[in-house]
Amino acid sequence: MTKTRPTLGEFIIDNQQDFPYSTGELSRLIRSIRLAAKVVNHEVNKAGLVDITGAAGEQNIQGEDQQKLDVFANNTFIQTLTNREIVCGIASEENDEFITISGSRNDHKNKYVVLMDPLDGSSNIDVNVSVGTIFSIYRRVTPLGTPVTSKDFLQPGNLQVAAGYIIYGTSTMLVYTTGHGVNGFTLNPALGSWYLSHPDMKFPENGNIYSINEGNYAHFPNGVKKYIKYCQEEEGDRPYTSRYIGSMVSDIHRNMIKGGIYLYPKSTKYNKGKLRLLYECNPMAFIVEQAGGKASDGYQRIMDIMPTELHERSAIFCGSKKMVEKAEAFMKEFG
Ligand code: AHM
Ligand code: MG
Repeated sequence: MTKTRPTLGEFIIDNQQDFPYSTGELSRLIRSIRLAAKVVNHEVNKAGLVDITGAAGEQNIQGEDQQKLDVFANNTFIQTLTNREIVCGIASEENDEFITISGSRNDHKNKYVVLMDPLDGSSNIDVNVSVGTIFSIYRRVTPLGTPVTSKDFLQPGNLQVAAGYIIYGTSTMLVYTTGHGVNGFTLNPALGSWYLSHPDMKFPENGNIYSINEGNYAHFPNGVKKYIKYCQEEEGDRPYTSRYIGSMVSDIHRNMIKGGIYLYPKSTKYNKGKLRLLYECNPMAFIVEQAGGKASDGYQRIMDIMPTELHERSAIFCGSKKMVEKAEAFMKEFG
């Protein structure tokens, strides 16, 4: 494999024309993410060996325990992007406010902002289950040369210029899109190189896996309850298989390869949904759509939602197009 497949670096050079406004800045940004991902991967891989797992004793702004690796991943991505003077601002699940990056010349000259969840699914670390990093990239909308404002971050998903995830799994992969399809790269840890292992990834149009935390069943809206029952009925290609890791990146990655739907709906427990629109739902929605799948909140396209807050939440139904359409039909009928 390593002899015939291009590396991520080669792929970026070969596909330079796919990078919008191709000045090389976005390529450098992807390269910085690639570097930070390797550092985080190294740390995640040895989590079982050193005393690094466990709550850091802090809570993030949403009242959830932070794991030490969350903090490590957050710092690594922020430092890498800041030191390389690649972006003008960063928003992270782990930071209450967005970070302004002025650059060493204090000229606010970079044009991209990054929004990220540095280590999603981190409650899985202690039990050796896959976790991920999710990132979303926009062009700033305020003038170059001025500090970024919240306007630069509160953009709808349909304006993303790139998005991706890193999955720290049995293999570590970086999967991303710049709006020209989705490509997956697998890290060869011995060489430290990422190889194009999954070119032009596509969601099967239909599938037979449904992924949802059914423990919350009693709290779900009627449409979701009915859809779950539909998945379990014995008819045609049903019942479907239930698979839920509880790590969004892993659940969606598996469904993209095998065909399936991932749902995190609103519930009486989370009346707006649990997952965050800007750095969880939007980037995953961009990837899902670029792979031919569909991503909605049950009623409307995720990427058309106009955000009003940095840490706002949304319901998400995403995956194989036909499955998402079916789930939406249940929402429309039963609410
Ligand atoms: P996190 O950002 O606090 O890690 O939470 C996000 C994770 C997703 O990866 C996962 O799909 C979901 O939360 C699982 O939530 P639940 O345990 O409620 O099913
Ligand atoms: Mg998260």
